[in-house]
Amino acid sequence: MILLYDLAISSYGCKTRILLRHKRLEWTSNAPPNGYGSPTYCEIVPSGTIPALVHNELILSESDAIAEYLNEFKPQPAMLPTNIQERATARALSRFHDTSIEPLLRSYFAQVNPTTRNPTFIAKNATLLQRRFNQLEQMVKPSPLLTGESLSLADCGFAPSFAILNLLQSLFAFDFKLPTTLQAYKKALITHPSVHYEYTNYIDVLANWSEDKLANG
Ligand SMILES: N[C@@H](CCC(=O)N[C@@H](CS)C(=O)NCC(=O)O)C(=O)O
Repeated sequence: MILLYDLAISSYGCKTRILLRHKRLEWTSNAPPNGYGSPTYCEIVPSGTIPALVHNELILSESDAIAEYLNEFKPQPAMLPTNIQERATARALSRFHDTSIEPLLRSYFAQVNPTTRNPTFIAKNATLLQRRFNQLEQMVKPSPLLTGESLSLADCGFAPSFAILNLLQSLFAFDFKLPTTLQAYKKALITHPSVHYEYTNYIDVLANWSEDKLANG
């Protein structure tokens, strides 16, 4: 049995759920006991982060490591290209997402509450975000997904990030334009059969979360 410590609001959790769904693996999701980072949860998963995978004797955190493990545990459908250089590129794209794009999106969450909002931060961060997506456009030629026709490990993190970007743009109306080739990529990604359900569900979860933040701080 595959157990995933996860929460509906977790973007890295969403990334992992897309992969599990694409692999047609069955899994059970548990909330981290007493919340992520809690001493109780750290006794099970020392890093304290979600998602974390429990499978047989293995306890594994870090969404990219979980993705690579599941891709080896269930090789079909393959989620990495067969060519060694394309495979390395797919891994680099996933890291670029996790280290250079997702943290910028996440840093906006403290701005949702109107009482602590900082317009200067919002504008500066948007400039950085635009730079990162422009860099991504230089790195890839989606056809229509990042590494070709098949969904790869590199794609999974982008789906929740596009959902977060939608929410942030509707809340803050900052100056940002998704480069044209990435607009086509986004469309192909979020309509992919293995992605669509998790993407739309994540949009709803984010909307509920932000409504609550706007109302209650
Ligand atoms: N690099 C980690 C990041 C996961 C992550 O930051 N998860 C958040 C929730 S979306 C979390 O657990 N934060 C708690 C913490 O960092 O202590 C991964 O890819 O799994």
